[in-house]
Amino acid sequence: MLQDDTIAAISTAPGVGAIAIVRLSGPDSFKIAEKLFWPRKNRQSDHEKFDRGQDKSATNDSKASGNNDFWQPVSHHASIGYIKDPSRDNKLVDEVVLIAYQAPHTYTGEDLVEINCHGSPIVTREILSLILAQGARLAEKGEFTKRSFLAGRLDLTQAEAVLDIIHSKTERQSELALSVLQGHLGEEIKAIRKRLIELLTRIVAGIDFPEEVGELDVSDINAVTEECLTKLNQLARTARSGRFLREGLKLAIVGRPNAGKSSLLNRLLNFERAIVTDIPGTTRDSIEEPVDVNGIPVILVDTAGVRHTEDRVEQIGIERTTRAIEEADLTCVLLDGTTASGQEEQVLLGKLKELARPYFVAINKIDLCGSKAMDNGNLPDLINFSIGKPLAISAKMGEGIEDLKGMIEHFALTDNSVKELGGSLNERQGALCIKAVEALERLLAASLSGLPQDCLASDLKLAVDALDAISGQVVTEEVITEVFANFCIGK
Ligand SMILES: Nc1nc2c(ncn2[C@@H]2O[C@H](COP(=O)(O)OP(=O)(O)O)[C@@H](O)[C@H]2O)c(=O)[nH]1
Ligand SMILES: [Mg+2]
Repeated sequence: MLQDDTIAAISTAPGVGAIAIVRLSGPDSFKIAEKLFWPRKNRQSDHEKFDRGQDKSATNDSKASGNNDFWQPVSHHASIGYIKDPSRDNKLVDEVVLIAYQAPHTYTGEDLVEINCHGSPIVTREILSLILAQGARLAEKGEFTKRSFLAGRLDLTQAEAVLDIIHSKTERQSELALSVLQGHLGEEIKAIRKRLIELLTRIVAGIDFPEEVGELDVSDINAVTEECLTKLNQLARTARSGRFLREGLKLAIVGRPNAGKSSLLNRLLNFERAIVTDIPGTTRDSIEEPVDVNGIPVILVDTAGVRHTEDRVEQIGIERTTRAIEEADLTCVLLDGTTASGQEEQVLLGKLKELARPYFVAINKIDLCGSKAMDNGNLPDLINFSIGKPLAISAKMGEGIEDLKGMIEHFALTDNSVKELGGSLNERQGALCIKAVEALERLLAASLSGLPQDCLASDLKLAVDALDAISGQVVTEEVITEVFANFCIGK
């Protein structure tokens, strides 16, 4: 679907830069560029023209007659030249490099022009206003990418990946978003959709032509449904990773005072952010710090610790730690390897079980106690409910820290699903994926309870519709508007 108007925007970030790009897309892009752009033939003659002021009349005539023999757009070619203001006697505005892209092999699928000018906000704004004066309209947020989607150049998962690349905070994030842009996630969804359509066609054929085709074997229906359910469940789980990658994963470090929580925070940050002393209770309030852990944006939360005094565990410490665990996506329970676990850890275990939040156990100070440290994790339940094996670390010396980072990464990337699938779903896609899962679960239950096959078709159709909405094959205007509203202008 091609649009009939021409849009323009400054595509580079606001502010001063070496160069900036002003972009035009739509049917009049070349016509507008022709009016404003004067290619440089060669430096010598150009200088002469300007010095003598001779170019004005000559070029004016040719532009006015619409017979511009100075610039002929050649697709995917860059031309060096000048932007001039036709309303002010062709006053020179900037020296630029202009690239013309002819439809359909362009980002938007339309005729597209990119003007690389000098990166002054004055220059870019002036060029943009000249373009707008020639009849282009200021692009809305994400409108270039939206046009690409509407022209069928990108599916909706790819268009959303463009947004993720722009906003990525770590290398891992941009890598995964790039993989989605290349269509890996879309292919995965297409493959599941294909299986479901085959099944639907076969069921419908059996209903419409019972004599010729006959009913499909129930075990075949169940097998395909289960196969698709496994894949969709794996995809749906990646939505959680998508959130971690986009918004960050909050990791609370909890444990008794002096376990080494602040030392661990400092070690992960690579600088002395939190005060470390051997006086228990040094960290009073929770400290939050963002850090890149193997490409995962992690927000570390160092807590005051759960303290045991005068035969009781301090209530304030418990309350603060409980809040930190509740607010965190993952908790690291830090044990002091040099002392046996006690009431503090019992209280922590109780809280973790009650809150049912994911956590792992790390036993610290192995530089002091070596392999004996593991014996100190003498709370079997604490280990049993954790997401992985306990880790032996030394926050002070750095031992085991790579394992600890690996544990966080593994959790954030939903085991290995994100790597296997080449990306993660975003919130919108995740909700649709769950819709497809629910439809297939209903179908499977109906099939297992022996319902006739015509009852299965409607849920199958619902699952296909949900997948189509993920890739954008069937979406409402409202969804499209919402997706692109998150973009910036010029993309
Ligand atoms: N030997 C050794 N000492 C450590 C280690 N981690 C922390 N410490 C020491 O334990 C004490 C308490 O550390 P801190 O990080 O303040 O513990 P927090 O109260 O849990 O925040 C300090 O004296 C640290 O130097 C470690 O891995 N090895
Ligand atoms: Mg501390």
